[in-house]
Amino acid sequence: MSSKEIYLPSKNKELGSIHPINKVKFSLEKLLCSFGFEIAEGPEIESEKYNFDMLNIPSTHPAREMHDTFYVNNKKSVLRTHTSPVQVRCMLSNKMPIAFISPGKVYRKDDDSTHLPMFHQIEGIYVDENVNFAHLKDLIYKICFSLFGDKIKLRFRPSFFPFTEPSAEVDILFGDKWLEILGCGIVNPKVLKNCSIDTKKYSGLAFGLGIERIAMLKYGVKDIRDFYKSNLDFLRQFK
Ligand code: 2NL
Repeated sequence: MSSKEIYLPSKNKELGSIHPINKVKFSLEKLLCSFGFEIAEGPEIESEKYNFDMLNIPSTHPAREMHDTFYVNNKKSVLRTHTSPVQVRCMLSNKMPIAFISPGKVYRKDDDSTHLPMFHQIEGIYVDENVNFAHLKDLIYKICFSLFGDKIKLRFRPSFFPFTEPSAEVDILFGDKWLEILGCGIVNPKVLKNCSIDTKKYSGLAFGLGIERIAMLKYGVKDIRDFYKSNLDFLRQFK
């Protein structure tokens, strides 16, 4: 074929569109970066130390069971079950104060209409002098207003995570139902100490949310598996 040959453009001019998971991810990144958070990434294959031990998740915790977590290399490593280990790495390799978010894929042995073995998470951490629960509440309200508008009703419900103390889950009122949208809390001083951070001087806030879950609530998607079927009729709705 000669290099001078000219071709007609393809008749199919339909443009693709941003995937709904990325739409939610990008809008959260934009908001949180505007508050001064930096984006951090890390490995999807993690050590048990960073995925569990550093976060005060004991070896007896159910999340560490073989039927909840994907172990690789004869139990030497795990597919990260959350993006928290990225933030542990941030705390270890930066001088305080710090503010990071860690978006990315995480892996758990879960599989039904609202759970998949791979999903996306965004976590955030802010460590500074005098960080308290009022800062956390303000930040969470801003995140939720930006996702669902400022007319929503929110509820902070006391909860437990090994890596935060106190901890809360946040529910949003949809019709007459409270639906959980994220988890958050004040960073457990044990976690700060594990990262050699002076707990007399510094405290931190942290939160974590599942992007698929937010996208399902925001766009009314009933089955999480719809996000990964590459069905164009589904995807075109998000143009
Ligand atoms: C949830 C809850 C959460 C965090 C994640 C975090 C990370 C570090 C230290 C302390 Cl390095 N906390 N992350 C804190 C509270 C909740 O996620 O339900 N996620 C889907």
